[in-house]
Amino acid sequence: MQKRALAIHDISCFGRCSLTIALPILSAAGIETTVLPTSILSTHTGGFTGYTFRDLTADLRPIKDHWLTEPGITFHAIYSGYLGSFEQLDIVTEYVDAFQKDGCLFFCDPVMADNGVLYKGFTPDFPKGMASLCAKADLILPNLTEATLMLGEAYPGDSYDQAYIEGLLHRLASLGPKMVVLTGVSFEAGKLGSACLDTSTGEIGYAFTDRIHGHFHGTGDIYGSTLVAAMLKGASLPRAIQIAGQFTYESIQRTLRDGKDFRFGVNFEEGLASLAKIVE
Ligand code: PXL
Repeated sequence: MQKRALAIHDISCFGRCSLTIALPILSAAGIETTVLPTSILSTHTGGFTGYTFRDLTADLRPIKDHWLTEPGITFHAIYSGYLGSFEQLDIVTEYVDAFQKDGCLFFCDPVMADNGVLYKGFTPDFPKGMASLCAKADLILPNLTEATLMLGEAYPGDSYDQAYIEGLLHRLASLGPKMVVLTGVSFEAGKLGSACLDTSTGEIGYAFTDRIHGHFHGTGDIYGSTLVAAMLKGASLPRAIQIAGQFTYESIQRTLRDGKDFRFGVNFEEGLASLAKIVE
């Protein structure tokens, strides 16, 4: 049976990220996708200056209230990403409370930071609010920076080992989510990947690809959208992190081949056809 997902992200009009990634990836995987745009920006905030920002907070509760008048509007998954304010965290909580039933999975990507620093526009107390939203999730997928910020711990940079990562997975699980995926994990110079923990089994998994040096905008959203798609198509958690890592890696490779400005996002479109058979 076809699954239906609700993707809650901003629309950055130029510079592939958030909703302009989640919608095509989930759709290509055969998942009916409902969108809830939280704001509209002329570009994303990473590397551009002077961008416009239209906050759509005032529309979000009325949209939910309208949907609730239609009993057929239900979801197999809610996937939230970039959220711009404490009020939007509260509103997503209300969506989860209204729709997270009958097996609907809540995937929460706490998009707010990378490389040890918060993205522009976020205040230092935001990670605490995001941690409360993550407590309600079935699966969270922070990078190392977001993970340590939510736990109030120091960012380790590149100096950590496997015992540290596994401890971090367990501390993140103690926030409340059933599954944890940690991105941006590297134990050897030439490899980069992710780690996962399923609290129902205690199983920990890893998936790595060759590391491609550089910062590629939107790759967190490519990874997250592909992971959600794979899980909804029935992949196990360890298999889903492998599929998401590989699709992200291939998108970066195509971008390097194309030689485009990295702020514009990565070339995932030419890989979309492969997502039709994301899980065989
Ligand atoms: O890719 C994450 C993201 C999403 N949305 C906006 C962003 C960013 C990262 O910078 O600026 C508006």
